[in-house]
Parts: sequence; structure tokens; C-alpha cells
Amino acid sequence: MSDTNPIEALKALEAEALAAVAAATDAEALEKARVAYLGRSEGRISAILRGLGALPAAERPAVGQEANRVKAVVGNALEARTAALSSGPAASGEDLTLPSRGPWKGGLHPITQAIDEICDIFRDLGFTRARGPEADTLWYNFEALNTPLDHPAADEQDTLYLVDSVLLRSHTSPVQIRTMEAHEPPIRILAPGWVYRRDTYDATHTPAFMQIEGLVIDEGVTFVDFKGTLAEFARRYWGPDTEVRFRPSFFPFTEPSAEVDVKRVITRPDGTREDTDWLEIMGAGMVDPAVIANVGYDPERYTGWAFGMGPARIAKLKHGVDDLRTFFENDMRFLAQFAP
Ligand code: 2NL
Repeated sequence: MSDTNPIEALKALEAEALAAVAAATDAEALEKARVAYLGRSEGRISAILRGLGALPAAERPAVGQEANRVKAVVGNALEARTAALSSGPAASGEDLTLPSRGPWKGGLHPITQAIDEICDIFRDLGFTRARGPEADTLWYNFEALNTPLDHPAADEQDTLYLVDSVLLRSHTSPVQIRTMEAHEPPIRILAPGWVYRRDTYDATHTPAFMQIEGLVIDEGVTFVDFKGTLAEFARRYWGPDTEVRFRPSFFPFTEPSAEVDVKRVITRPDGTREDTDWLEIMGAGMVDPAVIANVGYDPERYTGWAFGMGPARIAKLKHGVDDLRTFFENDMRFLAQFAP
């Protein structure tokens, strides 16, 4: 330094020291910078001040003044940087630049979503919603539905009885019986709601479950209306390429009866398509004339069809859930996936 202009050398040292202070991101780095420039023994600015006596007397005052100025500037910068770091996020351990968590978004339960989607489709097809009590009598739950009380479904092994002839409904059919008693045809209703059966809680059964039944009664209603409407529903719910199959079956309250199956076409994210296996989505049939007579309608004048399905099973098939119980255990990691 002695062979260059000492004033220029001090200005270069000032710039270097200020850069080191600005680059320091913690207290340790700042202390290192302080020792390197202003430290009593190793500080390069301190060393210049100490060496003033060796300079020619004519240079001494100007160099001394400049050295003291640089010492003050670097000292101030160290102080300011120390203050900034000690109040900043690094010092407190909090990163205030981290984006905040969004507000909690509620959502409808996946089974409720399935019920709403199913009811929306049937609403477009002319159906309204009906409801009724969850505790009902043997008459409304079984006898009016052409189900004799010695039928296995009425057995205590399968049905939850409350008192005397009052039970927890095992399907929503009592709602349809009550609606037919209260109104003359035409009837086009959907009855969604809780139903109860004496089942063990496992991957495919819950003792309380949601059911949606539908009922149509009018003059001139045929098997064509039955097949056509349910096939239309299946294509609107599962997609326009869905194949629909009606398999012969038996229910005490319908004749003939069928299980309705769908075969879906899944389009993967890469655009390739694959058919699913046949999936059973509901039981259905033409309403038995005995049921039509039981509610006081003329079975020679009126015909109709009905179906029953479990929206939890529908949601399970739609979302690829393998255990029904996950719908009822309120694990938010599972349920949050269905929030919009
Ligand atoms: C199933 C089968 C079904 C019905 C429900 C019904 C109601 C009345 C008259 C005639 Cl009032 N039928 N309901 C008909 C056929 C099948 O449910 O597998 N449910 C989950």
C-alpha cells in the first residue's frame, strides 16, 4: 500500500469492507468482517491508523482524516447490518415470506355429492324428491311391499326392531308407499335417505347406509319406459359411452325384476381408453300389481317401475374406493380429496 496513493487505497478498502458487511447474512459473518477491517490487531483499517506515524509529515493529516472517515463509515454499516439481521426472519426463526395457508374450504361428503348428482339427473327426467320417517311400521316396510313377515328380510337377524311392530326402515320404500297413499298418479319420485340393516360393519357393509329409491306410476307405463329411463340415467351418470345390461333377478315388490349393470369406458390422462368390468349399480323392476293394489290404486289402470341403489356403493365405484368404511371414519386426508 505504501507504493500506491494511500488515499486511493483507503477508498478501495472502504468499498471492500462495505461489500463484506452487506454480504453477511448472520451474526457470525458480521463479526468476521468487523475483525477483518476494524479489529484491534488484524483489522486492515486499524493497521493504517497505527502506521500513520511512519508517513511523511506532509501526508499524515490527510491520510489520517480519510482513515478515520472510512473507520466511521464501516463502523456505521456494521451497526446497521447487525440491527437489520437481529430483527429479520432469520433471527426469529420465522420466514415471513412463506405464503399463508389458505382459508379452510368446506365441501360436501362424497356420498352427499353422489346423491345430489343422481337426484339432479332424475330431476331433469321429471322426478321430485320425497321423504318420510326413518322409524316405520311392519306394514309400510314389509307388508304393503308384498313382503310376508316370514320372509327372511323381516327376520330379526336382518332388521333392527324398536318396539312392537315399529322398526328402523330397511329401505326407503315406505316413503313411496306413503307418497302413493297421499297422492293420485302420476307419480315420479326419488326417495333418498338413511336405512338400517342388521349387518356387520365391514369393507362392503355398514349397518346404517344411504339408499335412493325411485318410483314411477302412471297409466300406460311400460317396460320400455323402465329400460329406457334407467339406461339414460346410467349414460348421464357414468358417461355417454357406457354400456347398460339388465340381468333377471327377484324382489318381492317387483315383477319382473332386474339387476342393472354398467360397463364404463375410462379415458386415462394420456388419452388411452379402457372398459371396466360390468359393475352392478342398482336393483329394479316393474312394480308388482299387488303393491299397486295395496295403496288403493287400480292395478288394471296403473302400471309402473321402481329401482333402489346405494349411493355409497356408487361413490365407491366412481372414485375407486376399496373399503366403504373410509366414508364413515371422518379422516380429513381422505375426505378433503372430494372438496371442490
Ligand atoms: C336394491 C333393490 C329395489 C325397489 C327397490 C320399490 C319400491 C316400491 C315398489 C316397488 Cl314402493 N319397488 N323399490 C324395487 C326394486 C329394487 O332395490 O338392490 N336396492 C339397493
